[in-house]
Amino acid sequence: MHGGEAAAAESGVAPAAAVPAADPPVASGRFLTTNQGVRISDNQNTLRAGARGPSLLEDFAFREKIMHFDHERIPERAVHARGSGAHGVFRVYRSLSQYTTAAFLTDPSATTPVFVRFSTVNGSRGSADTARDARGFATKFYTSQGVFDLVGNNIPVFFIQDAIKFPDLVHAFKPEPHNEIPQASTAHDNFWDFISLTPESMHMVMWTMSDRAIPRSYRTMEGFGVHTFRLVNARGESTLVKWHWKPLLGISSLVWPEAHKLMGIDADYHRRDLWDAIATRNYPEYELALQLLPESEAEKAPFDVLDSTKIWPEELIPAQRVGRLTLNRNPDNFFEETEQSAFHIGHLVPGIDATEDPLFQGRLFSYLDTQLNRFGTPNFSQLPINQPKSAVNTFNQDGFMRYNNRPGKVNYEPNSLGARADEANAAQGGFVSYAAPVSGRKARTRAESFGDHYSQATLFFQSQTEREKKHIVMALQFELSKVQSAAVRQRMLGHLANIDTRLVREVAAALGMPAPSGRPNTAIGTSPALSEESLPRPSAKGRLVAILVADGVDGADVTALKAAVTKAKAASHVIAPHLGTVAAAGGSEVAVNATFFNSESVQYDAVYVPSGAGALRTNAEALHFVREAYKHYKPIGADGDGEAFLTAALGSRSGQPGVVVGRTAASTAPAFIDAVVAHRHWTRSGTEDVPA
Ligand code: HDE
Repeated sequence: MHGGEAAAAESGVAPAAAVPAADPPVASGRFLTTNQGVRISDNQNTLRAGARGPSLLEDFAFREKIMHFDHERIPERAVHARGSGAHGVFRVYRSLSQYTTAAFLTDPSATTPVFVRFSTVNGSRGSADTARDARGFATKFYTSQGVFDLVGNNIPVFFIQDAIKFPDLVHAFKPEPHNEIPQASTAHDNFWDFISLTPESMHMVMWTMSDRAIPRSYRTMEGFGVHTFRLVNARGESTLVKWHWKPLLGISSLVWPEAHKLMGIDADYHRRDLWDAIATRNYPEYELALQLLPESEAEKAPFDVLDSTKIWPEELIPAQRVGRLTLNRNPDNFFEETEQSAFHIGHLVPGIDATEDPLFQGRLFSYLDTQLNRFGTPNFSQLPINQPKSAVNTFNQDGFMRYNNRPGKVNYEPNSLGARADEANAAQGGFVSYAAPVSGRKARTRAESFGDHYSQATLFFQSQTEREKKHIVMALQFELSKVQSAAVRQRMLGHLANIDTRLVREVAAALGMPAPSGRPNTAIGTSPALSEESLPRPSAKGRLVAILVADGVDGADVTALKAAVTKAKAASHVIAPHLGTVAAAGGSEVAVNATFFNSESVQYDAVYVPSGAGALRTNAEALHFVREAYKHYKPIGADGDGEAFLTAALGSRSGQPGVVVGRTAASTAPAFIDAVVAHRHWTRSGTEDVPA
């Protein structure tokens, strides 16, 4: 509200001039009002006939308030309902004009605003963040040539090759229709029944059963455009492209028991992590990497570039890092920005075009259609989060909630009576579709080149480290053990036999079923870029360390450790038996962030027990905290009598990898921080028999 209006509102005198039309009717002024701007005298009691009498229909303030509340919800997204958003910027490192005319990819001096929405796919809007699932990674670029949406996932392939199968896939993985069980989980009959009858899904199944499907954070996962897109340059030449987002923090994941527990302890684990990182200016960053393939070479590739169940191995076609995305602003309002953001794979800008991938083609229809269901109007594009930041000039008009029809008499084209709205050709920045040659007979058919459903599943499995393979085996053991139908389990084993002999043997053993034999294409070899564990872990940045304390702790020791953690760009929380402060030895006080009754080790990346915290030796929660961190392969540090505490918690295991002890925090910190950088210490033994 402007100063004059505020003063007028205060005095109760109407302002001389009308309220400027541009001012949105958001909360402003001191007094609570109705939607019509009438001040409300009592927001606690309805208007009623007598103190104990019935409410009166006349109470327009009450009826308006309840009416508005009754209509607060819009339909959640059919898939990807659970999500979190952030604003940011994108900048390309060098001009890609050789490949594309898209301005945001050719001008290294341009900073393009973006909005990113991360999501899980399966669960409903209130489901837990850490479910085993693919993650959505949708980016809206507000470019100078209009909006470009890159609506990707954190897994580079998809379950199906043709969009016509999508409704069945989604029905199968969602909760079963008769009892709406289970929520946000694929561990049930319907999903595995569908999958066992859909061999093309085997590659993606390997990814969803791997640790990629339980990321540690949105900040530590990759993103992929999945389909092959086209980049088109000023000469009209097309280069095929696969889009990748590479997180600068490296890739890290949870372990399954941790993810499982977090679903109950902190359903908002990923949402909170993203929010806190941005709020504390630890901005999540990703590099855009492109795999580029000249259109003329597509035929020679050992896979069909139109098949979304296939990757292009990075060893074959390198992913070139071309730009950087920085997420630097939390939304002001979840509903207005995150919930109302509307992505569409057909939001393309000049220089970026679709391909004939049948999944891509189907998505081109689905996204606009689904927005009509969510918003009830085509005017969702007028919502601030969806508006382009470049000029919009259209004769589209009216419909529910339209507020910016073009002014004047003329609303059609061509016209001679009003302002002209010229169309633009390619030279003037108009979107021109790439003239891809198309021929063929109309038929419901699938290309033979889409036919190999197992080789890349084998490639993925063979490229994993021992530990990663074990996790895939365990995930399949878990999921399939929840399947009631023996026939479905048996059919799944038949597919696994075509992926890897050891995989099928170990899964079958846990199901108590014989392992069938198959014909895995072991000659496919490996692609090291597919193994999360083999990729570099750049720093301790963004990790959260728990420091366990009690009365009598050495305050200087705590200060030294916190300083070392901060220097490594990580964060720490002091955890004690109670909130407030603990009395440190020597009379100082140490402030407490969390307690053993309101937090657990699964919420932290590492744990440290400083000198003087020995009193925790008899605290069962503190002992459990450290044991569980040990079980999840996390770094553990201690100094002074903190070491005695470790021995009480872990016995002889305190000599194992990733457990660091020393005399003082200052001398122990360097090795402890190194252990935090490494994140999980997989070579640690004795994790199975830790009682946690
Ligand atoms: Fe989506 N998908 N999808 N999808 N998808 C939706 O659109 C659809 C696919 C992806 O944060 C819906 O606005 C079809 C692949 C993301 O708002 C819907 C097919 C990939 C998001 C839809 C696919 C995705 C969606 C539901 C098969 C990875 C969330 C709500 C042909 C490249 C975007 C909505 C956000 C959302 C349809 C397959 C990614 C129903 C028909 C492959 C990240 O339109």
